[in-house]
Amino acid sequence: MRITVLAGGVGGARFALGLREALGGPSGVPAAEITIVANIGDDMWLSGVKVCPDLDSIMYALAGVGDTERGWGRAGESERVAAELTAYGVGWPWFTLGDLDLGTHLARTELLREGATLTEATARLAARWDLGARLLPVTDDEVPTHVVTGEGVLHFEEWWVRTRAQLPAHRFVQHGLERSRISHAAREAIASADVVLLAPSNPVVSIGTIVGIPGVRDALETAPAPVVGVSPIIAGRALRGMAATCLEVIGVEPDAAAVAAHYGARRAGGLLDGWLVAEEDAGSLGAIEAHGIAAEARPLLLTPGGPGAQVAADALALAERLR
Ligand code: FO1
Repeated sequence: MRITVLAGGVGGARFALGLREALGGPSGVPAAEITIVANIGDDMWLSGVKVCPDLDSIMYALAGVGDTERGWGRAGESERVAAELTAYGVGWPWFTLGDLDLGTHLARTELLREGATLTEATARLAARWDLGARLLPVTDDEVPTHVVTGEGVLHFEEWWVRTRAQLPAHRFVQHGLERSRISHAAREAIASADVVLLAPSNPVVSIGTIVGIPGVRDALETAPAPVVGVSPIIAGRALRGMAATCLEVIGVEPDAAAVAAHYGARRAGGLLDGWLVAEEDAGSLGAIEAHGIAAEARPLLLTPGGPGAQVAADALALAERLR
């Protein structure tokens, strides 16, 4: 069975781990091939290297070398080079590139400068470990997410990390969107999937930016597989990061049913056939079904080492019901 997951960084990484565990994990041969199509809106060139936060969070998590508390960067990291960059007044002192992490960015930058696409470079980096899944950027084009604020336009990471998303945002812009296109590999991964899952990632700047890339909605619309999403909102609270803040910017309630309605039912030109909500939101199942989206309520908390495999298994079970 082929499973394709659309995912952002921290939430996506934890979900991918859970999915791999639910399917047999790195020890046994997974009963399925997993392909993760990741967001690249957080990507940037910084201090001369190409940084891909969501691809790296997912790669490090599946490789077992990530900092599981922070959800990004490497375990056992040091910051000697970052201290030098700060001393030189280069880069972003509030955005720490750890020494091991810089190894990834330097390797990626070299591959890109040799002419590799981001898809090829990502495969080269991932080949170092047995991830138990294929990791793809949604596009090989650069489409950074910019945040329009009263103090000007910031790269998403500056808004997110330097201002902690506290600077009021008027809107998000996918810079360079019109010149971008879904990658061939990502389109194939959606078209050939038996199941497509939307990870419980940020609906605006992770899932939203993935489906905003030209060609992604078409691929989802024509995919023979059922498309099942997992709510990133539990009882009106965003699980991680600032999903609620981002939803507010686009005028969507931070609520499991509101996000489902925002994604829309595939039969009505939207994204979803099914939507998995937390037990705390079981009261909204009727409203979600009324949108033409099959819905089920299950335990959803994805804490580090939490019941991620069960959440993934429940999402797969809902997809099976819909196949
Ligand atoms: N997040 C922070 O809060 N502070 C940082 O200094 C920081 C550095 C960093 C470096 C590389 C990387 O891949 C991610 C990093 N992040 C940092 C996390 C990043 O903001 C998130 O991974 C996502 O981009 C948000 O979803």
